[in-house]
Amino acid sequence: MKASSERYQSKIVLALDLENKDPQTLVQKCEEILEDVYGYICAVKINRQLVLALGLRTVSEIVRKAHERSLPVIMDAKLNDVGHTNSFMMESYIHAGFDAVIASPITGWRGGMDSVFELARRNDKGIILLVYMSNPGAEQFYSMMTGTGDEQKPIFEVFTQMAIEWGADGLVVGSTHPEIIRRVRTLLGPSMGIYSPGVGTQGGDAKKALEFGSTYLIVGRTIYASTSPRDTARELCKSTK
Ligand code: 3DU
Repeated sequence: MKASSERYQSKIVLALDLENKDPQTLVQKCEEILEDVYGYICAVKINRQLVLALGLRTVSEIVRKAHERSLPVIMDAKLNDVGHTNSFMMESYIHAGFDAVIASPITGWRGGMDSVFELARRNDKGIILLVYMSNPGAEQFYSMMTGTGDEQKPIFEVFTQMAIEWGADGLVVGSTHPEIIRRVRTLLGPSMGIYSPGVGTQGGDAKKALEFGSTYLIVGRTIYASTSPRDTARELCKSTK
């Protein structure tokens, strides 16, 4: 991610959440948008909605197209099941060519995240842990206090500590919660990447997120649903260098 971000002078991860009832049209649209914003993004993020619409085999072709442009591709799987099915899913995503997978630490380590990290390490892939969602209701659980007495802390802080302990490669914290980004950055130190979705359409401010400690901005609709995705990506890229 660092190399790609430097190469393209961009902090933008394109969320490729396009929809179309016709699979062929959908693939075409995905490839068109990649071509269109090429040069202004540093990575691509694919969601389960695209895998459901196209199947993993076709999605792997899109992954290949991104790789041809030297763009890393993240699978936003939000993995959160027990070990053996997590492993099946992880193996499938690795086989499809993804460079990193987003997982949810809520399963805990044993019989949950352990196999995910093990597979990632063995195959030289990244794990990005979901620490704080961008939606307005995220506070309900991600800020919930855990522990007793002096040990009390919000659960997102526990997730952040786990990310360090488990050796995660990055964290997801919504851009709509800049104060949480600041707190996570303080706990993390400077080295680990914070990926922040929710820029633009969801109300998050790109510059503020970066100022408060985000490393990368995950952006979907603000770019691909704009009248000129290329111009929008260029502007966003330039204004957040
Ligand atoms: O709002 P956008 O169109 O920029 O899309 C944001 C993307 O980031 C989308 O793929 C969504 O699944 C993902 N995401 C969040 O929006 C919020 C999170 O907390 C985690 C992931």
